[in-house]
Amino acid sequence: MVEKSIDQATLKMLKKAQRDGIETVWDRLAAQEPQCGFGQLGICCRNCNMGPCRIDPFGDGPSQGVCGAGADTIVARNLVRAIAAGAAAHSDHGRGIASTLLASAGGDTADYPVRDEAKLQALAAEYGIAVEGRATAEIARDLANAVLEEFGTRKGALQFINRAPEQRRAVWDKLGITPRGIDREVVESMHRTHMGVDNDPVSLILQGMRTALSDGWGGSIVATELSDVLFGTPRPVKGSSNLGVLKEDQVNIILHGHEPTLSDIIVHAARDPELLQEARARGAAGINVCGMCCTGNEILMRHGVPVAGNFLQQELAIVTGAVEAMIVDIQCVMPALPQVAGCYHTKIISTSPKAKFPGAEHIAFDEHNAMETAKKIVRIAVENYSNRRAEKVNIPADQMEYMAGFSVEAILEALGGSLNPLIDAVKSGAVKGIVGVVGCNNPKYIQDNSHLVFVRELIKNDILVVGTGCAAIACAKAGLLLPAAAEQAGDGLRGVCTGLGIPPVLHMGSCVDISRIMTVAAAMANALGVDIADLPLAGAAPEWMSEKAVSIGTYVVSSGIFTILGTVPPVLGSQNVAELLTGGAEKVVGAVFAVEENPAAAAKLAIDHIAAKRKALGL
Ligand code: CUV
Ligand code: SF4
Repeated sequence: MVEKSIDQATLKMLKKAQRDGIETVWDRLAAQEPQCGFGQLGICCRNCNMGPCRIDPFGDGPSQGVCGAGADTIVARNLVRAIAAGAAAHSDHGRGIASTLLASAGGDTADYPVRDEAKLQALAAEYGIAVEGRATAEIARDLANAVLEEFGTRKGALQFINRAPEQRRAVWDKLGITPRGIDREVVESMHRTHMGVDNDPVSLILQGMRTALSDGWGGSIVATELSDVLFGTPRPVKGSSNLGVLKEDQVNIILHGHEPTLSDIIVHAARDPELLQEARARGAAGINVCGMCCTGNEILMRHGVPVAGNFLQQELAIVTGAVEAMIVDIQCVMPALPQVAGCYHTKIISTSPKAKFPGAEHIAFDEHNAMETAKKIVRIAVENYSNRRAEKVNIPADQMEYMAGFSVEAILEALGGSLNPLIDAVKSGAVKGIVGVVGCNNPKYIQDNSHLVFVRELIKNDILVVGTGCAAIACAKAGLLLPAAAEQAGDGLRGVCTGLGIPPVLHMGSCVDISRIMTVAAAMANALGVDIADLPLAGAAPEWMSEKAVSIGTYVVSSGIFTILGTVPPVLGSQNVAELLTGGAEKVVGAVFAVEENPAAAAKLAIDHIAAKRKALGL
């Protein structure tokens, strides 16, 4: 058996899955192998019905599709479509939060009061909305409307791009890639990649960048900032992680997906005395709500809710036999879950009208009767406790404490009110630079291995790591989110972390919260009077798999930050496109992608890049 994970809980549950006759993502990957070589290179096209077409990579077959599109066009078009899908996912999530804020302001839902008024006022000011002497609901309504308007705006550019330094905005303007409206960029990308529209790979990739920027400086910021308004801005909080957080004697509920609109209210519903009473009547000691993937990140950041694991553990959580209900909304939810659940007593409950799963129970969740629906869902889980079969239960003991909740506001607070202490540490070289480590797991690579090898190498070299998504959960499970992990850091970083009482890896939230990282990067650049591209920063997605990650990587590079991908993107079928992304882009946006599957070698790339940027800044 090829090594599948370095996470002991995962390995234990994989053995149990095998005993129980359960197929997991790793088995299905094996069944797909060898995977399609054309697909891997990005040179197949199904964009019209004269196809499907594929380009022969060895030059002895066709070099053009039926319409005449060559490898460059096909690879670029496929890439832009992936970016559009990823940007759409993040941004539609952002729209959902904005709609909830609007409903809250209109008094249509009592379940979502504004929890952070100061943030509401700050955002209103950013949008030029009057706050003086006005009621919270009025400000919230104006802000929600202004934000919703940005999805199809006609005013020319998104508001939040103004957070980026002037030099960066000038780069975007010059290239014509300043994002106009969020929906508009996604639609234009779909239009341009339709058969017979934009066939120039450079022009296509510039549109891909503009679309990605509408995610990073648009949809994702909206999701983050308005979630903070509605659910509270995260502050440092402690909790535990990995499958060991499931409790043998309690009703276990796992929240999986992305939108805090659902997960946050379920956390509250599960504290209802009546439901707790009912759980006890069925012999359970309590109701244990845990998170998974990014929705897990949302609630661990705000409530310290335990996180049961990252992407590749979603099936394995069910394999413990101890999960009464897995409640899902959108994104990164494997269609295989109902099948796995079928072998245990677990109920899969889908809640979003946008995401239905054959074999799951669907309980439509809408913000207008949120608490009522949440209680109904929790009750189903409680009742299902009676169906649990003790002989099928095996919860691995593995769990690890974490400290999370590092919003921009929390970082500023830890630093005593301004970024200056951090900037001084970077100037002095105590902290050499900052690297954002984000993204998923991918069964083609040993689970969590690339994340952890990469991160450990960076902190050893005095590079502060900020993380989100499943990468941050990998760090949580390995103990890297604890202040004590500073022991593993180099002298400089260790000194800074110990002085501030913070871990060397700061958990900044879910995937949309990469916008928090961009906000910090922009603020640092502004404080130094330079472009983001001048800073000693890098980004990495060591185990990425989703289209959202493609959009993220593209907006991070387009914002001027060197980005390392640990899994190979399907672009190698076009030498020109691959060269543009890994070389030519430097002259265009001041940053490039690198692809490096070996995490130690990837860390070296980041360390060298940061050293070069420091030198150029005269540090
Ligand atoms: Ni949104 S996108 S697997 S949950 S990080 Fe996790 Fe994060 Fe990738 Fe999905
Ligand atoms: Fe083939 Fe061109 Fe149609 Fe794509 S758009 S399927 S390359 S004919």
